Formats: sequence, C-alpha cells, structure tokens
Amino acid sequence: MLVKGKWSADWHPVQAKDEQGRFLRQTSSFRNWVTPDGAPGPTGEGGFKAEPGRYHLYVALICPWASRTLIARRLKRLEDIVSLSVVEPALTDQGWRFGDYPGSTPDAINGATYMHELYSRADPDFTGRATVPVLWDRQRGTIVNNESADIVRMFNSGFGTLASGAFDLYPKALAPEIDRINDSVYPALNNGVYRAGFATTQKAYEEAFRGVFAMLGELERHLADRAFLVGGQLTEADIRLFVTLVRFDAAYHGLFKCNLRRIADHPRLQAYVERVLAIPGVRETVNMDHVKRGYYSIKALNPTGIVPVGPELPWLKDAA
Ligand SMILES: N[C@@H](CCC(=O)N[C@@H](CS)C(=O)NCC(=O)O)C(=O)O
Repeated sequence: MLVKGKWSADWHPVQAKDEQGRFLRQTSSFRNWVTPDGAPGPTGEGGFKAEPGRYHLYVALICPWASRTLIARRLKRLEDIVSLSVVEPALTDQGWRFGDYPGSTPDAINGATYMHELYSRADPDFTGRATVPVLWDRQRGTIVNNESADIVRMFNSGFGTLASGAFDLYPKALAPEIDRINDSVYPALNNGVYRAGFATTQKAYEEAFRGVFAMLGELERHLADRAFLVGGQLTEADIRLFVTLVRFDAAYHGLFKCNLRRIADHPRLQAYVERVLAIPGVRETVNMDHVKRGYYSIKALNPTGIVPVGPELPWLKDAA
C-alpha cells in the first residue's frame, strides 16, 4: 500500500481486520463525479464535465468491482468516449502492474508501470491501497473516482447524450428497490465471499460462509418468477450480482472456501448467469483466465501459486 505517497512493501491482503479476525475492506477515497455540465455530483467537487476523450478507465479483469464498471461502459456504449487500460491479473509485490500478459494493456495515458503511481500522482500524500477501478481525468491529471458503485452510476447518467445503448441501469422509479437489494447483496455476498476467504479466525469464516449461502438461497427463491432482480429489466443490481456469481465456481468455491454449493447447483442462479451473459457485450467483459490466475496468485491463500485446471464451465468461453 501507499503511505503518504510512497510505496510500502509491508502489504498483506488480510492486513485490515477487526479484533475478531474479520476482513475489512478499505473505503474509497476519490469521490468526485462526471456530470453532463460539470456541476458537482452527490459527493465531492465539481469541474468534471462529460467530454469525449477526456476520461480513462483503469480496470483489472479479475476484479468484480472493476468489472461492474466495464459492463456499464459497454452497455451504455461509452467505449469510444471513455478509453481503457487493463492491468495484469496477478497482484505483484507493488500491487497491480501494467504489462503484456494476454488480455492486459500498457498504460498508454500515463505510462505507469504500477497502479500505485497513479494514486501518488493524483495525491502525493495518499495513504491506502491502490485499488481498481479508477476513473482518471486526462485534462486535470487526477483521479475522479475510485468507487465502482459511483462509476457505474456516472456511466449510466453522468455522460448525458454521449452515452447511448438501450439500458437505464438505475431508473428513478426502481431506485429504492435497487438500493434495497444492493444493500443486502453487498455485505452478505459480494463482500461476503471475501470475508470468508480472508477471515483469519474460524468464527469469522463461518459467519461469512453462512451469510453467503443464506443470500444465495434467498436469491434463488427471488428468481423463481423473475428474469432479473428488479422490475423485469436489467439494472445495476443485476450487474453487481452477476460479477460475483460468474466468478463463484472458479474462484470463491475453492480458494475462498465457499464450498457448500456451487452456482451450478442453483438452477435459477445458473440460468440467470447465462441470461446476463447472453446480453450482447457482457461475455466479452469476462475473462476466466484472468479471474483464476488473479485469485490464485494471492500468496497468503495459495503459497505455491498453482492455478487449478478446472472446474469445467461449459457456459463460458473466454472472449475478453
Ligand atoms: N470499493 C472499491 C473496492 C475496489 C477493490 O477492493 N479492488 C480490489 C480488487 S478486486 C483491489 O484493487 N485491491 C488491490 C489492493 O487491495 O491492494 C470499489 O468497489 O470500487
């Protein structure tokens, strides 16, 4: 992580934990918003007007949070408006690195080798982890926002008429229900799998494990008479659930010890994953090689770095 803008090698994925051994995720620290006219958004300051070619998105294909933003960028047809860099799948001793691993790109905008260079460029005193995703402003040479939930909403409506595509990912009428679902799916499942995987006590692990499978059961029931989570249409709630489900059998079931059942054992969730994957553009954002290589490179959980060959995922072909 960075300490006052300098890289500190004293890094460990389970470093942040509470006194019960529970994994704690760092809160995001850049919270400005791109808006059609540059007015301030719900948090942060103004001055970030939507303009073609001004903003750049940094992602890791292993990362579910970054993948949310990648899907939203594609569905809102912002690929020509917001450019993209993809880091290599394995976290190095200096965090995310740009390179030539297949499916990765160099940093054509800032010429950085490591993601942390962008954080210290944006804030020379930054202390914290250099996480993805990052939305970068080329004009002001700084990070606009590093919170995926915000970036998804910015891509949905902050770019005004520069965005197109048939989706409204956060329709006003559905917002309360979307927020309600997000608020229960995030702690129990999206972050719950990490809390199981990075727990350092049996109690913390079991607590997270139970939450994960209770939520999967609840969602399996919820989807009995619905194609999507809210309002019969794809919304951000689906994007946020999908990125976790699509990684589950290949990464969380084994490495994070979430092994009571697979998604493949939940017929409705399995069909739901396939339904979302069939939406044009979504499949191209999923790269299972990056996902497996990335998760299984976490040394604290897998010291040998050996990447399992399975499981077979017939419903998913690499396309990214
Ligand atoms: N709140 C952030 C979380 C992002 C996050 O935790 N990203 C992870 C990858 S999945 C990361 O970059 N970790 C690097 C590190 O912790 O050093 C968001 O949703 O955007």
